[in-house]
Amino acid sequence: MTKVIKGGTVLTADRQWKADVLIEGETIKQIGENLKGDEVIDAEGAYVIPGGIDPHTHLEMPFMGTTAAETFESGTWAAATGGTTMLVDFCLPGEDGSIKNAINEWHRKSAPQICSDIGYHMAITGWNETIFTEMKDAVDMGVNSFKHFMAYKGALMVEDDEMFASFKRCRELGALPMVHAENGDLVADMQADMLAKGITGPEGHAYSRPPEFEGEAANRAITIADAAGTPLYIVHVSCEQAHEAIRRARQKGMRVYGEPLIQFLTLDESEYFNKDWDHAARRVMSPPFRSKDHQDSLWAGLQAGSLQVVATDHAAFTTEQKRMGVDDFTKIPNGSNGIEERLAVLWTKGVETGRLTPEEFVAVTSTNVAKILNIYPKKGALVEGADADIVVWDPKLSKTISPTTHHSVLDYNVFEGWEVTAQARHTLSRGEVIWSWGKNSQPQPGRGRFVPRPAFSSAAKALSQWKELTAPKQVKRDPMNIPAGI
Ligand code: DUC
Ligand code: ZN
Ligand code: ZN
Ligand code: ZN
Repeated sequence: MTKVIKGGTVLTADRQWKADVLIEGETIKQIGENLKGDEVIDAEGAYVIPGGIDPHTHLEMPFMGTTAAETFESGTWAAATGGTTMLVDFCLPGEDGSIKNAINEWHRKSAPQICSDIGYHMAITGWNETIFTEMKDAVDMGVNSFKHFMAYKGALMVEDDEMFASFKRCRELGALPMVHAENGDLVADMQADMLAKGITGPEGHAYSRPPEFEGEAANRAITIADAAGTPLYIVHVSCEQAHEAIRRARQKGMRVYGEPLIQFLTLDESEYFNKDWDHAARRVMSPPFRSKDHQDSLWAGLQAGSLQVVATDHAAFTTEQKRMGVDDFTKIPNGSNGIEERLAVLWTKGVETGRLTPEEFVAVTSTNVAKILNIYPKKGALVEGADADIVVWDPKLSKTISPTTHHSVLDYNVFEGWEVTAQARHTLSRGEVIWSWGKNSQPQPGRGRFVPRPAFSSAAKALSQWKELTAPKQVKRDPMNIPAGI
């Protein structure tokens, strides 16, 4: 059984050209002119792009005294309707602290529900012998990235020595360390300060998490990664200070990756000063939305390549859940939505405005993600043999975003009322059409698969090689190898 996507413009991270795409079973068989298949999928007037990969989601995550409302089923379905065919979700250890058990628990929850493919990152929320040992198990189970929270003091936050130990372990294992960069000690102090001053509303959230705290933590994480000799991935980059740290590190030759969110690119801090408490609280996430200047910095980073991917950090809490913090902003569950809107909003605000080329759009929504997370070219590429995760992207199909028509379980949408000018006409996951505009029929839950991501070998090696080649001879560049007595 073959399918052919006909009459479209194939658009990749490199180039665009008129061609048909032939699919056999779950994979791409051929890209060329006048191809024939058993079934024809119409792409006339549209682009044919690799399915979006969202590198950062929190589905059904237990967090801040509640559980994120978006399920693996609703989340993967909502994503598919927006042109995203793979999510990488954050796995959190449970009460026993075991990484292995946490991954199995995520499998237990996700496997019967997912409508498209999924991968995991693992959170490191402490440090001990068991975690050290189980990090290897995680990599063997196909989880090759570990996130460290530098904020959420008393809950998820890790200390610098713990991060250093974990980063060194990542280097040994060929895994990618990631950080949530905010100085958690200072945030906790500022939160108490705000509450003492009687500032209890969502504006207190923004005041207590200034961009300087994010920049400091980004610099600190980069220093630790440099000392450990690992690459580093900084999640949800929201501000110039963190972006600047990344630019500087990259200029030194470090492999530091930065991930702005679609929300940070398009929504700003004025949302927290909205008189409607629900409106403001629905947008409370960490880090918070910033000012327009910071948005400009993030767009510039995507253009210049100092920031590489666009994610959502989709952590969906209903209005009722948000109201847990009605008297105290520190109790508002942190998170906002975007899993379904990421591509359409980025196209409308990025490509339509001329900030990004269509090729850059594909790079930051799919191809770069696949490369950085080590699943390229199985995912993120339109080449023979790749998974047929493909979107027929219609640049002339507009809609107004609304919670009455979106596919998320949320009762609101942070992009509510926005007009987007492009949408997915068809979404294919491993060759199966799982979304067609105007049909709205959900694919079989459980048809999605977990995608194991193998350990890296090349990045860490290349980094230490750079040090040997360019470090001045008299300076001991490798802090891991300081001679005794110094
Ligand atoms: N930030 C959020 O806003 N939600 C989930 C976790 C995080 O770091
Ligand atoms: Zn501390
Ligand atoms: Zn985070
Ligand atoms: Zn997150």
